[in-house]
Amino acid sequence: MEHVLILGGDGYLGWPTALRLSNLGYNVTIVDNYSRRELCSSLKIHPLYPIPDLIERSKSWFSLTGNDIKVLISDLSDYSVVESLFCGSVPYTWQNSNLKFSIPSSVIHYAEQPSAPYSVKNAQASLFTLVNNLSVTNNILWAIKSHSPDTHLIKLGTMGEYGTPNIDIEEGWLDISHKGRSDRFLFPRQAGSIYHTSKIMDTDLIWYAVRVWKLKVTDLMQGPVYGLLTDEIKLDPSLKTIFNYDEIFGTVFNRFIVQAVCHHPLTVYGEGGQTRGYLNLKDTLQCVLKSIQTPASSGELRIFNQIVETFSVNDIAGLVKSVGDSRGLDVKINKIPNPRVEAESHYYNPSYQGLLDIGLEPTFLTTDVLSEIFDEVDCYRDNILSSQFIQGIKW
Ligand code: USQ
Repeated sequence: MEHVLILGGDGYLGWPTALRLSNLGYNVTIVDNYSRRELCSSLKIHPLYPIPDLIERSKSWFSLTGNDIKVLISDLSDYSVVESLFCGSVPYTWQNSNLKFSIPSSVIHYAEQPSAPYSVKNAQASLFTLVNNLSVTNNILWAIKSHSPDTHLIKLGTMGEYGTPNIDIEEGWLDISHKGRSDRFLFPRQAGSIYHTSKIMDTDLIWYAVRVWKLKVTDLMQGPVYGLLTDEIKLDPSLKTIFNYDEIFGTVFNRFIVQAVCHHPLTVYGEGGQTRGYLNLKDTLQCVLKSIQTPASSGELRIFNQIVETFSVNDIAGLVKSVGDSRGLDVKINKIPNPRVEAESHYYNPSYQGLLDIGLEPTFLTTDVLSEIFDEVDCYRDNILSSQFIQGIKW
């Protein structure tokens, strides 16, 4: 039974990842300090439905399947906490079984402040984002180097690190010829928020650890994710993952579907030509699993662009409108002044072949896929608070 650590396992992606890996027979440990929940409550943000805490959800999972997900509620910016995960002295907050400790073969690192809007809210939010994200990454790298250099680190990066350059975006690396000589470098990065900048700094730290300490790392450069159901979550309502539709933690597809369901005009920022790569929550799980199954080598920083198709904001609004209208919702689209500093009409041509090569089977955004999300969101339409859509953060 391979032991996998999921850092940030209470989040939108972390919890479904834990369920999938546990379902497949991995020995899963989740660590989280509930910082996303605490930020939501301090900012008066309400997810679409309430989410039981990790202990309740892990107990539910155990009673439904007999599989144990061990939980540690603790702060990974404390090095002694991270170290304990590799030394067998983990002070679990909850575990059902008494499996003998084993060194984790993979670490999935989601444990970061994930909101671009929050990171630019004010000096304190920006500092929290930088300090939290970089200290956790620093601690993980040192703990792996010191205690378990064979452990494969799978780090969630973001396509937003690249920005929107006027050239094709390669998968992490760029071959450069200069004055008759050639070399390979990290693809140029130019972030659009402090959050995305913290991810660039993470990458620099990780690249150092790979070059100098020969760690094994896969960096998944993910685009905005949409959806709320996976095979495991469908088993029982107690297994749901957090789903935000507010301006701070909600991503664009999820926001637009919630807006359509509650008859709020879709909030297209600016001209709506902003183009990004997107993927379904179900595909995030596949990408992480494929990365575990084919680890990077010692001294390799393997970078995948984790997207399956690209859309402009106008494309997304059009798709959501067409499915919403077919459900009788008469969806309106409203172009509002863009609170962000970003190109609204630009070249965008990223490569995303690496994950397909290791076996990803993409879930494309069909009408059926969108309808399934609409159906689920519709169950909670009475919970939707339209005051959450615009909260006034400006870049
Ligand atoms: N947008 C709108 N209207 C809205 C919300 C967003 O037009 O109501 C636009 C934004 O201006 C942006 C695009 O939609 O051009 C995507 O925005 P988003 O909020 O869905 O995603 P973003 O803030 O870029 O960040 C999200 C996740 C982050 C992840 C990133 C991938 O929060 O964790 O890393 O997506 S990427 O965008 O490729 O950097």
